[in-house]
Amino acid sequence: TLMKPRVLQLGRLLPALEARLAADYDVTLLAQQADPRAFLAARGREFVEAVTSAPVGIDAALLEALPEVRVVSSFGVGLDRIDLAAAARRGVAVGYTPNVLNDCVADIAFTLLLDVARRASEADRFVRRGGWLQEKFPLATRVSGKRLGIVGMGRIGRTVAKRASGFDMEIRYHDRNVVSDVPYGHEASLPALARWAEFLVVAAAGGPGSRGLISAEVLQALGPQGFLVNIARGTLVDEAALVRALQDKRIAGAGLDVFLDEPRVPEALLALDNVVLTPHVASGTHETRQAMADLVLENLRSFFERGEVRMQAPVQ
Ligand code: 8YV
Repeated sequence: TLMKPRVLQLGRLLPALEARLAADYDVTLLAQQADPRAFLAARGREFVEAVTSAPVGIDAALLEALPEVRVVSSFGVGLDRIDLAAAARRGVAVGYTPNVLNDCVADIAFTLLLDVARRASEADRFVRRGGWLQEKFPLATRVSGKRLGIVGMGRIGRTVAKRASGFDMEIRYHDRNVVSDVPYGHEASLPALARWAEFLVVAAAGGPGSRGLISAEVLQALGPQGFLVNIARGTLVDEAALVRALQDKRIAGAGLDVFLDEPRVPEALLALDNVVLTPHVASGTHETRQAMADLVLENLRSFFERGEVRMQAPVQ
């Protein structure tokens, strides 16, 4: 019988994915080793594959500790924690899971947008604490027909735009590149987009060069009637500036699925009624996580059968 290829799994994955991995490969879980550093030093060269996830990633030092690894398969679309340049230098293939999560991530963008504008979570808290028996709930902000600015017109940005058109929203976007195959207006300047927009949804990739893109200046431009929604990466937003803007009511509210230092959320946000907070769950449906798991396995299988993963991460 053939020996199963040796796979190093860097962090925990869905139980169903772990079971399917273990059926086809000889899997070792790095996160389970008492001393991961010592383990890597002693046995790092035994592995030909590494499986990771978007939040865990794989950096240059870890790649170096795995000199025989030829393929990395990541659960997620985000590549900000994967050192793509280091992988490319070594000729390591990097598989990831784009497209299959576009719909669910865009759905959460709209969940957060509608929730914060219409004060749905706040209203729920109000009913639960018996507030309705004492007073009227305050009015909220209309969503339909409003101006939506999208930061990052990639796969997810476009899917957000599709949903927004169902709400008769006017759409413009900011992106490093002018995207030729969408009918929406491009704003070359992010503050200009924020000034125009009543809702600003962040759907850009994280990683080098994108840190703090949503700066104090951008938030100031969004203004006291403007709402921010972030379903991309916490690193894209100047979180301290966001907290201050929310506290001082210099923006109207925010819906956030991602944060700078997950799972830690700034204490100050917990006290505010004009924010809706979710724990990085935009892709977290049974259907989408299953599709992502399928693609993680497919990327590995394809690498062994054809020498390339099915969805190769672009080399930046
Ligand atoms: C995570 C994500 O992969 O795809 C991404 O980039 O951030 C998420 O889908 C997911 O939370 C699994 O950890």
